[in-house]
Amino acid sequence: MRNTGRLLTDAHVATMVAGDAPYGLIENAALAMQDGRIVWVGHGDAIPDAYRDFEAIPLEGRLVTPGLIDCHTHIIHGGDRAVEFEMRLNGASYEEVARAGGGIVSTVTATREADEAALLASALPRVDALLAEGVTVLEVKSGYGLDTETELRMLRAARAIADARPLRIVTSFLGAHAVPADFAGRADAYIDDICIPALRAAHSQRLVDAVDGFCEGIAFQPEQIARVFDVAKELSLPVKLHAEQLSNLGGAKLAARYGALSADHIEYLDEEGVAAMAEAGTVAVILPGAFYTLRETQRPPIDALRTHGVPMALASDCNPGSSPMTSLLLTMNMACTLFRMTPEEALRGVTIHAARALGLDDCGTLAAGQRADLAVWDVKHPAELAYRIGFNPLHSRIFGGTA
Ligand code: DI6
Ligand code: FE
Repeated sequence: MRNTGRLLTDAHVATMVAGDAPYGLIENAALAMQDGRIVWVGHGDAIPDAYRDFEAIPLEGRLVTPGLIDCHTHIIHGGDRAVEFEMRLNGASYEEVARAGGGIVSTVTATREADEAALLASALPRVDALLAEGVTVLEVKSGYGLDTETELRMLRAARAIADARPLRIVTSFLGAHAVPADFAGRADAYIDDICIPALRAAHSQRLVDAVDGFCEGIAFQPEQIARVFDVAKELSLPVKLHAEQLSNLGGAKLAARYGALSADHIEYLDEEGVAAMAEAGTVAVILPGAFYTLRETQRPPIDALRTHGVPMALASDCNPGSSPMTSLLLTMNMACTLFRMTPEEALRGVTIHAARALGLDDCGTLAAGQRADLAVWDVKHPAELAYRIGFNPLHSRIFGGTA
């Protein structure tokens, strides 16, 4: 009987598997896949007999990478904040906008007004922009509902993306994102009366893959985040945290204490926090889109993260306020130009390290046994992916072995 597998030939494959070659690059490579998984990858001269009768797909020297992974987005939300963008350009700071009832809270109003179908429909064009650049895994957070009903609706809309498009969705419950107007000055009551019960409800409906929070002066204090994380622990859910974005409250250290998957933003992270993350195996998720949009000047401590061996992931942070961005290629370019990350670090950031930031070990690299989630690019060298600005060289996207 003829085998049903497929064999990519005449390709250069950036496996992203650590080894001698930068990018784990295999030149003149082939890659065999079957039943949604990679079964073999290696030099084109060494294809094992078992895969020789697979359906051959010659790639004419193109580059193959793992499908890209956007490990931090708020892509489900109502409305937009173009007017706030304009306010900031007229002189208001992000914190001033937030304290004036704008910012996250204004998106909460728009999100509460949207039903599940509307939330999904408005997100899909943004999702499609990411898919067009080879994204195969997308993390999506709640956090613009701030009441049980809307938080759950956001998570249902997030899950529904995976029915509407060929990609994998990973959800994070972000009830501790902002204090809603009706709880102004009563953040503790919000955590106890809304956030934690909503987390329990969402978890019981299997809507939650991880628990996130925003640890910041304009959001929640470390003790309040810790109460949410204690519940996550009780429910056996992994945690992650928006930490040290606008100031240093010791959020990354707190996250590390809970064995967090990641600490995200981290512009104001100090060396002690870096060491705590290294010790805990917590990934640093770098979000240059928010840095750029907010015209931040404090850069994340890239050198210290390197020295301590903390894996660095990159993500779009796609959200209507601080990062209205739907491009991982541009994210990579910004990480290189603004933070002096190398193109190889940038590609690791949206593949192997992004997978780790989501607690996934079956994607983000190209090796036998991994999911056959791939991106095929019309480029000669992987550095081209981070190099160009506003140019998309994607040739094709393969999800679960299917184009
Ligand atoms: N940090 C951010 O950059 C986003 N959320 C967060 O905790 C901003 C979200 C927004 O402004 O709507
Ligand atoms: Fe965020």
